[in-house]
Amino acid sequence: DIKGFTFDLDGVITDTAKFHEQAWHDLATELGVEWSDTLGSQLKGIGRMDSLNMILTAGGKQDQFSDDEKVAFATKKNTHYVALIQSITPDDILPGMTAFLEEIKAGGYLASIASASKNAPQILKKLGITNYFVGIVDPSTVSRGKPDPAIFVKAGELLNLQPKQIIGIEDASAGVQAIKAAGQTALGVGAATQSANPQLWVHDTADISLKMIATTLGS
Ligand code: B16
Ligand code: MG
Repeated sequence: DIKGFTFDLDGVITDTAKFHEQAWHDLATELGVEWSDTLGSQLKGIGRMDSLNMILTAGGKQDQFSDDEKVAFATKKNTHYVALIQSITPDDILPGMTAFLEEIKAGGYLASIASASKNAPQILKKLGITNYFVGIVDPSTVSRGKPDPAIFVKAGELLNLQPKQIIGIEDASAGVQAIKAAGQTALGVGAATQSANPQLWVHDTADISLKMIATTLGS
């Protein structure tokens, strides 16, 4: 029986991707790397240093900077990003997600956050939904990013449940792969997750409900 949920943040609970994209775009431009929508979409769900390395590689500049310089670039992007997310309010919760969080709380299910973002606690606070979660995985304690299962394994441990009792919710293909590798049931949101074959799939966050899950899992 399902007793808990592990949630990705960006793309599942709120759309911070637009802020990440703007901050990376501006840094890339400053470094002389030409921006493209393809590059922007490749960065979704990818951790901070890995994202920077992808941008530098796209511009053929991966060997031009020291590790200290790279850390400084990533810090600059994050300072800009943190300034942008100050405008987040509870109105920025994606469609249906407040209702779903209420539904699982009322049903006695547990929830935790498996986000690659070091800014996740701040974002949940801005959205006013911190209290729905028993815990947030600190991504700096996870050495390998999604599709490695580690972050979802840790999010499951925060729930104190067995993988089989947990549904993980993700909007990225790498995230769905991570959930499945952690032994949890994957609920994919949106077209990008279809290639990873999640056990449950919805077009949009508005389609997520306990009823839809029970109907699809046949329980
Ligand atoms: P930060 P998720 C990910 O969040 C974002 O999708 C990705 O674009 C970002 O680079 C990553 O978090 C790290 O975020 O720079 O704030 O630590 O989808 O895993 O919730
Ligand atoms: Mg995501």
